[in-house]
Amino acid sequence: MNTTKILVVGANGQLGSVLTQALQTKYGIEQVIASDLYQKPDFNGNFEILDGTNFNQLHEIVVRHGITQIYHLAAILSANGEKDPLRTWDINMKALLNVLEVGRIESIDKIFYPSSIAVFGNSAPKGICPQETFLDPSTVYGISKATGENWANYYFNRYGLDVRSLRYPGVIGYQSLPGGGTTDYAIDIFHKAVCDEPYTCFLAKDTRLPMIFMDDAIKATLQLMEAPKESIRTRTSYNLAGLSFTPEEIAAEIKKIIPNFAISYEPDFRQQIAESWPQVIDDKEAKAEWGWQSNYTLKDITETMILKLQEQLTFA
Ligand code: AKB
Repeated sequence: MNTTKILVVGANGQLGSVLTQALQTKYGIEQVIASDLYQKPDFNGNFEILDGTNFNQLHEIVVRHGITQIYHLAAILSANGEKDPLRTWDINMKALLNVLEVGRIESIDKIFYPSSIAVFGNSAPKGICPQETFLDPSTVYGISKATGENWANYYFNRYGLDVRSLRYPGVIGYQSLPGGGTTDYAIDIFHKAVCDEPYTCFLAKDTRLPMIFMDDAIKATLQLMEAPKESIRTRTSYNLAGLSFTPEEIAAEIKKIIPNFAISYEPDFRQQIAESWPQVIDDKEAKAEWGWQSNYTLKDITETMILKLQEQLTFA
């Protein structure tokens, strides 16, 4: 009998929506409860309206469904977070602490908590950033993620709660839209390219950032959550790498398929955030401890994004 019952908090988001489908495929549609502030009309499966900052609402859903695992994906990202720093802190921290507390009280088997490359700031090496380094995040989102990593570690050490976490780079996928991050340009650019429209990039052309293709991000998440408990030696959050590129490099790759694609650059406040992040991530601990390996190159990502978005336009 399948006893795993999963709650996804933040199931409407860029990663949450795709991860929910992957979990439904893996565990069966009845074993997954998606939740968010509202239900999307085309959602297929079990859904609960949930504000993660409401402890009682979260607790009631977990008890009623007999939840054994929580994937907590709700957060305000780096760029949007800067518009109202105190609200961002409140939402990001409150929701996480509610999940950890409900996890402790209800003896939840496993919790997934996404962290981000935004935990790194100007004191971390820009070239190749190791797992262990100084964390001085430049955004309130990054501060909340770095603090969240420490809470995850605390709940594991103090209560034995099996919290697992990844420091995601920018995630690129065709299935969903990005939600207010600094790496969003790497998705927006494809939406413009397939519509034969020019793209104005909000980062400078030579801004190199760590990125990962959605399929790789999902694969890493499921692999981490399935790994034997003893092999998870990092209880803050694992560095995770896919690839690194600049806006100029991705534009050149797009032009190989859509030769008329035009790009211009008008860096805004997000440039400063991007410059505070490392350019390349060293994820050797994830590789050694639970066998992580990324699959997608910039060429693969570009070809897949253009093909899938063109299909969506044709069938829209
Ligand atoms: C963002 O840009 O804020 C996110 C992230 C790197 O965590 N995509």
